[in-house]
Amino acid sequence: MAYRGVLIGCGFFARNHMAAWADIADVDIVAVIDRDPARAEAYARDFGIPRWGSDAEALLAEVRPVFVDIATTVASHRALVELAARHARLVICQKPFAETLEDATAMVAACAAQGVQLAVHENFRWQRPIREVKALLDQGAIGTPRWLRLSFRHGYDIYANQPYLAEVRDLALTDIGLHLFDMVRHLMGDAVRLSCEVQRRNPQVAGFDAFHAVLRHGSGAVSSVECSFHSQRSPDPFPQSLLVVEGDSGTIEVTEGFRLRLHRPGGVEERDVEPPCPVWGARPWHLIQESVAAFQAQLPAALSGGAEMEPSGAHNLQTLAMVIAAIRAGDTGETVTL
Ligand code: NAD
Ligand code: 89Y
Repeated sequence: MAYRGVLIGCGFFARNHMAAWADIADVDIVAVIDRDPARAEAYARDFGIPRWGSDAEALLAEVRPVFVDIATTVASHRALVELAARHARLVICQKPFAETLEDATAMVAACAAQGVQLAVHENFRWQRPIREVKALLDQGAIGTPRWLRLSFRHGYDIYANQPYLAEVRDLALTDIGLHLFDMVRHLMGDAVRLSCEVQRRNPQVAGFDAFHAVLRHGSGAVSSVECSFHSQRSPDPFPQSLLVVEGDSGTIEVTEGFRLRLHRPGGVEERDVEPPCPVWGARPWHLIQESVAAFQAQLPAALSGGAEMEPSGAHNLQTLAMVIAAIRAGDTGETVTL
């Protein structure tokens, strides 16, 4: 029997969720919901879903899903997670998880009170290059990691698909910074303090569309995390995160064009870590689209008593705390202890 799921939020990005769910044999999306009924109807038609509507409470009660996948924008997350926690065994919430730690903590508590698993759709750590770097670190390929640089700089027009981004004050930190902080925690462990400089680079947008944060980790390692949405490069690297990690006995680099280089005393090994483009995908989004599939592929095991989906809502509280700390550091110039 397939796991019955409901998707809420039939907008730009959730088409990737729907296509990736369709590729998992154990999953059956039985209803799609959007506050705009025309959007829900379009999804039902395009993906062959039997039930659709705009009344989430009524539809969830009617179709009794095992899981709910929330792909709406951040302002709606708390109410929808709290609702879904009353109707399902597992809830997935897109990033940004919440705007405040109060909302995020309430969502984690609501799910815990019902014995419901809560995962945050943090797919960037599931990108193929990051999976490969994580495996090398876990194998001890470069010894203890001591320093990392993670860089996400491009000039791709993100506002064409996501016009709401042009109005967000802390744009780079809340749209991509949280992905980068999650990846850095995944690779280097938790941070204990950070400083951050923010910039407004593109005069056409309202918020800070660039930042540069420096983190100190509990292990003593240091990370430099940077992001800009107004960097002119040809070819444009969007949506790659470029990376260097130095350890005691080697260095790993991921450079443009998906090249992974492992530098060790004997020399350098190089390989291609470009993910395949899903049949439903399109470049340059294939890196993100394949990571959505990798993230969602965790669900059957999580529902059958295996490992919980990563990252969990509880884990994401610290990532959100880092974003909030970086916003404060950017505003005040302080170094913030986490
Ligand atoms: P969108 O505005 O295109 O779609 C959101 C949809 O949710 C809309 O159709 C809207 O009507 C619906 N909606 C909003 N509030 C609702 C509510 N209370 N009940 C039911 N429906 C509601 O937005 P998008 O660009 O698809 O982004 C959605 C989320 O996905 C954002 O949080 C964004 O940050 C995230 N996102 C994640 C990635 C990633 O790689 N993880 C990439 C792009 C976007
Ligand atoms: O919203 C963003 C995300 O999470 O990945 C890329 C993006 O769509 C635009 O910056």
